Amino acid sequence: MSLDSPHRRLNPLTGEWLLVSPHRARRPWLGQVEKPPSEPLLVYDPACYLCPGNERAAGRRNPAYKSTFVFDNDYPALLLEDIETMQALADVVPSPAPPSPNLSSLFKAQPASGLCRVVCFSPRHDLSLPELSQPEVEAVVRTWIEQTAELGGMDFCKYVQVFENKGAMMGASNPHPHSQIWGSSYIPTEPAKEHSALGEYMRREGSCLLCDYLVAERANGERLIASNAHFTALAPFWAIWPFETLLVAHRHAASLTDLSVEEVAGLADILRRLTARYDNLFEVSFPYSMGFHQAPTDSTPHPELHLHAHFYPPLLRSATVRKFMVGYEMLAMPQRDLTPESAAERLRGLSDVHYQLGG
Ligand code: H2U
Ligand code: ZN
Repeated sequence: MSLDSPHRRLNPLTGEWLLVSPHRARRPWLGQVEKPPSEPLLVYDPACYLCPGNERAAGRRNPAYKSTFVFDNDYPALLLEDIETMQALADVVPSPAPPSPNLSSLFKAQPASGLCRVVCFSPRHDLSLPELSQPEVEAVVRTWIEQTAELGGMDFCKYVQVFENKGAMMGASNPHPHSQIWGSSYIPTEPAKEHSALGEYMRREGSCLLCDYLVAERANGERLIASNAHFTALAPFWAIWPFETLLVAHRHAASLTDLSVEEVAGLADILRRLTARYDNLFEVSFPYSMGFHQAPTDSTPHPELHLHAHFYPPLLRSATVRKFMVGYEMLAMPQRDLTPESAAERLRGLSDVHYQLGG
């Protein structure tokens, strides 16, 4: 089979297939790198609810913070009280009148509780990850680690999801650099799919899926983008988004909380260099959703887990032309034209010094 013809690729982390149509990427394209007109961001924005000293939408005031700043989300998706929810959910399932079928499998609901926090990366309103200094990004990583430990240590918490939505295109509510952390009483769907695939692989092969995958990719090289002594960023063989990347820890560490001081520095370094390449691609602050996948905090051992992060950026051809997951993607399966190999080659060829900082 030639990877130049339409073909399907399997994502071994989720068991889901993707359609790749490389011949379509050869379509002539006359567009140039369009940049949307944008006002430079202020260093401090008096109207921003995340800037130091400002009042948030819900009336609470931020302290005059100097590094990272964490607060409980004023509009959390999960709440810690779940007793009333449990009672309300018990009423969702209609009781069947005999001899009706048992409908409980069609109206399944479970209580969900949790805690949602927001992490501001820096007091600076105008700087995102690739523009922050190495010590500043290390402080962000350490904050994610502390929060993972704190939320993960709470009785209710089975999983801690660290994620960042960046850019209006991804629904981020504010350009002030920030991420979110949700601790939940359940393991969410995406990590749960991965955990079962990683567990299944370990039972079958006696090794870790991501350790094996990383060795294969580092030997092959065509999908690699950037690396240092502790982390590698690559375009996964099964990437769906045009410039999707996977950031994998070299050591078989299960969680952010397992990282050594050197690995924290390595993670900060790779985050800065990967996101600088992203911004350099179309000379724009590159939008994405990213997040870490790590071991559940359910007090059971997880030898199959291997810390990694996914970056899902929507841009395709320029600062404004994006990939939409519609049509065939919604009704059938994800599809892409640009191959992950070509995307990796483009990103690999760029400087990892941010264009605003003289790259
Ligand atoms: P996003 O940009 O990823 O949406 O994250 C911002 C979060 O900040 C969002 O979840 C919260 C929103 O609920 N928020 C507050 O907690 N307080 C505010 O004053 C505004 C926004
Ligand atoms: Zn701000």
